[in-house]
Amino acid sequence: MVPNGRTLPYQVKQGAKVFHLVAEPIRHEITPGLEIETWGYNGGSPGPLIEVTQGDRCRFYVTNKLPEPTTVHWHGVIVPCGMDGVAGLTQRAIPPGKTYRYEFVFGQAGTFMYHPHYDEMTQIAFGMCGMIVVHPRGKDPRTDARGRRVRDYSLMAHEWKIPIGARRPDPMAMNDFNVLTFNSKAYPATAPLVAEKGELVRLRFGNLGPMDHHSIHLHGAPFQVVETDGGQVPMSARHPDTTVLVPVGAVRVVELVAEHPGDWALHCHMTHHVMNQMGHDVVNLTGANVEGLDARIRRAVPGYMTMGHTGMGEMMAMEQPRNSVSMRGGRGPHGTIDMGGMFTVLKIRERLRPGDEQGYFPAPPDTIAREATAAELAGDGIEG
Ligand SMILES: [Cu+2]
Repeated sequence: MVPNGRTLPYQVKQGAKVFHLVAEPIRHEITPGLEIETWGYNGGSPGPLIEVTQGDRCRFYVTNKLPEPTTVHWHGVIVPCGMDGVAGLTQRAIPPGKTYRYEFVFGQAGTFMYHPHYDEMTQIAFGMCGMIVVHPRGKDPRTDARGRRVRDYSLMAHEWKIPIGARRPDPMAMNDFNVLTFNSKAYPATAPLVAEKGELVRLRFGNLGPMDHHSIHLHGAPFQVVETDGGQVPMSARHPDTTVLVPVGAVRVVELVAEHPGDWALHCHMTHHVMNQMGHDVVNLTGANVEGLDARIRRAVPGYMTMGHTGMGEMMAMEQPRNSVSMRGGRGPHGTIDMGGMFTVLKIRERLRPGDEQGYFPAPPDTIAREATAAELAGDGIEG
């Protein structure tokens, strides 16, 4: 499953799976209110998931509809050297308007990625990247060794610098990325993940953002890293964790058993990576005394109000310019979810019912945090 994404179709011709990848300019909606003009594959970013089985012979036709050359590199896949897609080193770059042909056998099972190896700075920053899943041959990918149903999700992390109001990501950026995405969507546009109690959840994280590693954290269920783009992690090296670092140019596959029903946040733990289009050139006013200042400024600027002196939470509700997104995420069942960007929700249910993707966990009322009563405070000797 590719949340917010799709899988690359193929046809079988003379024993080979034949695919067609098209590198081209695209329009892409990151979240409602923020549309960009960028480059991708087959009309979108990330490119469609390439899903095959170990041992498959595959032929990829790559058509270049970009205004500059490109190539495709099959990141982590061991291919004949001439198929490795490094412009200049292993092949001529594909000129604009031309279609090149790659053909090889997927010898390893696992999780890999694809991206250009020509003008990487621009093409990768523009969102040209995709995931590859090679299922082991002879095993049903829908169940695990113990017969549990598998929920298999592939999530590509990316980061963008999109100046407020602009439609074109800035490929020159080296830091201050202000839009963080899973599968090129920022929360609240990221599709939630679902699982039923007792199922195995496999999360395949790839990171082909330009510069930053991501510290991906899951609430409600510890997991183990079972695989990287280099292969399976040996059993002796596996350990429980709740956060996994996914470096640039890496794949980390984690598995967990869905146990505790609930709506569990899944997000990058770098706090600036769960905000949408934040401006960082803001004075830190937390704790400042602005008494009297506002009244004086209001004489010149009617309606002026200093923001930020009680923290940044209130700034999330400010009005915003066209084609930009507020820093905050979206509405939840208990008010505003103030995270955006690289954030989604894993919804674990006792039994999944149609529509559970949209709904929220019906927590029993006596299990929800709430304001303490005076009697409770007095009874436990707490000064409220
Ligand atoms: Cu991050």
